[in-house]
Amino acid sequence: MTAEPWWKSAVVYQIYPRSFADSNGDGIGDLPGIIGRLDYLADLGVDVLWLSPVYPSPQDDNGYDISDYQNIDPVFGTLDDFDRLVAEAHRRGLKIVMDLVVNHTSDEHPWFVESRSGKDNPKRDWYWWRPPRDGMKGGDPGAEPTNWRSFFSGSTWEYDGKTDEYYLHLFSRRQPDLNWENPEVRQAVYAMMRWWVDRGVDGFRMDVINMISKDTSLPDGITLAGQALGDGFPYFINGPRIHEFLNEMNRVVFDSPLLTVGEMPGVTLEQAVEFTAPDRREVDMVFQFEHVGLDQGASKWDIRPFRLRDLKASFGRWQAGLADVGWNSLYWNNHDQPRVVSRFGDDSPEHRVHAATMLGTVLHLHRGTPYVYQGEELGMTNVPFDGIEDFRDIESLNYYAEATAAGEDPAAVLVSLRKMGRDNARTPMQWDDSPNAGFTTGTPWLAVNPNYREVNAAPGNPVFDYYKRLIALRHTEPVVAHGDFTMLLPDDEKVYAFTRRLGDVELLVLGNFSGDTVPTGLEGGDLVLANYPADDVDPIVLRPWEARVYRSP
Ligand code: ISL
Ligand code: CA
Repeated sequence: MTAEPWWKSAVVYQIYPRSFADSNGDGIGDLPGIIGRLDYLADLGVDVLWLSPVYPSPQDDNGYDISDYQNIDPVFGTLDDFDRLVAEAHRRGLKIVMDLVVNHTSDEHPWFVESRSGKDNPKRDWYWWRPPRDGMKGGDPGAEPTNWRSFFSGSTWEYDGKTDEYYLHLFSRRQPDLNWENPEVRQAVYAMMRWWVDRGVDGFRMDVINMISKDTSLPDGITLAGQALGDGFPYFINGPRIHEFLNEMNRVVFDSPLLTVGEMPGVTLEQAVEFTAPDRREVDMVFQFEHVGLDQGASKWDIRPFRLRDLKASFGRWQAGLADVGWNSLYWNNHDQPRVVSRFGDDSPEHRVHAATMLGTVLHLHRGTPYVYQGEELGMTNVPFDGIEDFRDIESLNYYAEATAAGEDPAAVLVSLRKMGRDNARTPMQWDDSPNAGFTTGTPWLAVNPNYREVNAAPGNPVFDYYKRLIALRHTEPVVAHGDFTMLLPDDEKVYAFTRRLGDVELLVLGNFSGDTVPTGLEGGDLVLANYPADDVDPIVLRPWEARVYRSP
């Protein structure tokens, strides 16, 4: 048997640097702030830190719009700070994973500045430039080269009067898409990645990486009744050359055992098997989106009730599908998702701690590499945003403007934004109960969640103490990383139950997704982890939001 890759037994912690720790009082988190909290992260016991983008950026999408791939934004610090962060992290046994945003750049990146300067510019073809639709005048409604809707509202095409052409942007108009068909673009990206690897980074989280290959014939998408814009997904998700590009990147850039995880909206299980099969040399694992779409309808703002059976069916299918070939990533939260304890749990004072720890238990004990998003280990919750002026995220602001202009009730739009808006995850880290939760001595760029006096990282937070034990279990019990997975009770509407097995060792994992007391009929072995005191356990009944892990023999 060949040795298993290190990232199978690792836990990754995502840092959103803007909101993690501010060292200089400007209200924005920074690299020295992160360095100052490395002991906290080492104490939690995680193995890898993934940093959301810290590169120079106009910050139109909080750094996911990069204007220089080989530097650090002054708001976050300097390259010296970065080198110090890598060294200090490595000294504590923590690895560093960078966010790689190469589907698009900022419109202020020199590549794009050159590209837009004229049709004859050598970098013109580094982006997707197209003339207005046949017979139409550039800039007129409907003259866009395709009818695709952008992730951040409006068309995916921006008209540039200077050359009478449009450029493609799947996200904001300040995030033009790179043209991966052009080999010079690909080599430039690989060289940049190599530069970071040589600087000591341990891997990459690849932003919307399954969108880099597009159908070059750029067909229109299907439109729903009454809507002008259409769905371009079939033409830019998992496009014709996606596997070729990822394999090429892998062969050119990676010659040491790094961690690569591809963020892939719309990826199917069948595609994920191909992306993560080790012998294909593409990526180690993908972030899939099936489970975070279960409470959403046609769009993320169309909120549906969450049903536990759907979650089990989805996770169960991914566990089975990647059991032999490939590997799962496991996540509830990131900087784009609402807080899981508010979403699939219960954030009331009565149940929050049990719900947060139960959710962590169920997630981490699946087969795959778990990701903890900053504050998840504290039981941080969604935010009671008052009005639209409390939001900062471009996705939420654009959607609010578009929906209210189209006649939707502003109050109803706000209901969706409060539930699904990305700013729920982006409020500052709650370090203690001092003003601004100890995040900054200045004014935070986004207001702190008002519950910071109860929910924070001061010693004694029961969610934090539990996450430490949960993370430690992966490091002491090989079955957590390497065991196989069997779902139990797939139709139960309240209980999540499964086993993991490696050789003779079996874990039974039980989670109550409700505020009721529920019988499970299941027990077995020694209790190795539980989020209630173990003294008065009735083996076959779970209390509200209870989690238990049994080990046998
Ligand atoms: O936010 C979302 C969740 O519904 C998605 O539409 C999201 O935009 C998509 O998952 C891609 O996310 C990534 O790329 C975006 C950036 O805004 C996100 O923060 C990033 O995670 C563009 O770079
Ligand atoms: Ca700062």
